[in-house]
Amino acid sequence: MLLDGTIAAVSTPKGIGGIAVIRISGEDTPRILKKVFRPLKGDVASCPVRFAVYGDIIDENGHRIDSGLLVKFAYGKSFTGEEMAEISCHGGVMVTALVLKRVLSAGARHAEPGEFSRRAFVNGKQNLAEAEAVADLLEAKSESAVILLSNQKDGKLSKEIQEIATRLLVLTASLYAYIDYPDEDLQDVDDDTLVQKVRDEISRIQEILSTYRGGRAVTAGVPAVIAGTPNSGKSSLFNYLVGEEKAIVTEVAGTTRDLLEYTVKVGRVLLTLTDTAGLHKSDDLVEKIGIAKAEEKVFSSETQLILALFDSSRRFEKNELELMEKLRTAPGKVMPILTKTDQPCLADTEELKRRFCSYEMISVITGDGIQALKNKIEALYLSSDIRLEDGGLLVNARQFSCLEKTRDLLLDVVHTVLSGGKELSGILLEQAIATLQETDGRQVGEQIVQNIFSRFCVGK
Ligand SMILES: Nc1nc2c(ncn2[C@@H]2O[C@H](COP(=O)(O)OP(=O)(O)OP(=O)(O)O)[C@@H](O)[C@H]2O)c(=O)[nH]1
Ligand SMILES: [Mg+2]
Repeated sequence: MLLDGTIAAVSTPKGIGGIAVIRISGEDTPRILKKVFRPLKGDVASCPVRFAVYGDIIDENGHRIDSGLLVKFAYGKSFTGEEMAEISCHGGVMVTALVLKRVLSAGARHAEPGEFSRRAFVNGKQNLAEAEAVADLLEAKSESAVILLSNQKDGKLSKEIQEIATRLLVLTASLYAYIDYPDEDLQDVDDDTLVQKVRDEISRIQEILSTYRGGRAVTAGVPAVIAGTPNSGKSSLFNYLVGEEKAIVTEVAGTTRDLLEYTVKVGRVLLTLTDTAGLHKSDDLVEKIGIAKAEEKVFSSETQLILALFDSSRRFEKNELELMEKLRTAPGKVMPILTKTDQPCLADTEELKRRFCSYEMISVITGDGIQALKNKIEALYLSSDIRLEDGGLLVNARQFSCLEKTRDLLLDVVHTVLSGGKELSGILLEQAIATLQETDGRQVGEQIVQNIFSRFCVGK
């Protein structure tokens, strides 16, 4: 990605809106503004920063294209850290395009996707984790996701990661100080203490890693599927959870054929839920294709949760028993659910219990059991005492993998020390710290050096 030149782009969404905002960033910003913006009073150069100034956006000949507001931001004190400006104009498609075109003709280059954020990162205005949290926030699909993501920036998690990094730095510093200055009166870190301290950090990292499941459930959603024999009430539950009559429901067995997917909110987590055709042996050509698709989805390794529906108003037949058996091989978590509990129960519930230990009971007619089902699903991913406001859940795949690598490097440290290679542990620890700090994009080499000298008055 190019990072030089002055860039401009429309920062509001495409389409017609009340206003549109055009952002400009780079050292040529003042020169460009002088050409394109004429304040109602005075000149652009004397407009104060961080104040909205009303005026005209003008073409090469000084003719008005539109009128709007200009906000200037000073070098070092803007989002990107560069000289910046935002022009708000009328939000028509054509007006916005003309204003942007004018800014480009006055000397700016069209920004590449993410280039403003990239510049903010390069100029130290935001770290990687913050940039990623903003990117995720823009894609948030629920209120809970917004709360979690907007609290990531200064959240519990980044604090915890920094605390781990600091403790590891101190540990490394003490190791090096002893090795590098053996004549000084410094305490060696004995093997047991070293191993114990590293193990403590491993378990803390492991705890953070374990929050990823919940973090993903809140932000990206859990891939889930509703499975069952024909007429077991799959589409009815699907519609109930979606809150709309999305799927066709009839008393005819074999109504649903296509896979129908929708994102539904279950408490604070999201499910990307798929309704499927009833599983059984069919001779109907179209239904057979639907069943094949359903089976593929239910037994896919991507599917994490299977809501397996069994009709309580009928006796279990071969179909149901075969399905129960087959579900044992599904990679996803199977949650058995007895449906239509408003009807007299004819199903052998003991059979269900015998095979799955427990099951949920629901009726979409009375709504009985649905809240309990939702609570149970939510609890699979998020315990009730977790506060999303704390920002304490890992949501980002890159950060997850950095933490996993850190944990593995720390495990290497433990193995190395236990097999008598303590001299090598410093290097491994450094690698672990560098990897840990990659989670928010910090560099480490210089930091270790500084740390050694700021914490130890070596030789003096
Ligand atoms: N009494 C009662 N009837 C229900 C309930 N849930 C579904 N039904 C009825 O059961 C029949 C089948 O419901 P569907 O939701 O279409 O079942 P399905 O599993 O999607 O069926 P297929 O798509 O054919 O596999 C319909 O007549 C529904 O009205 C319930 O909780 N109570
Ligand atoms: Mg159906």
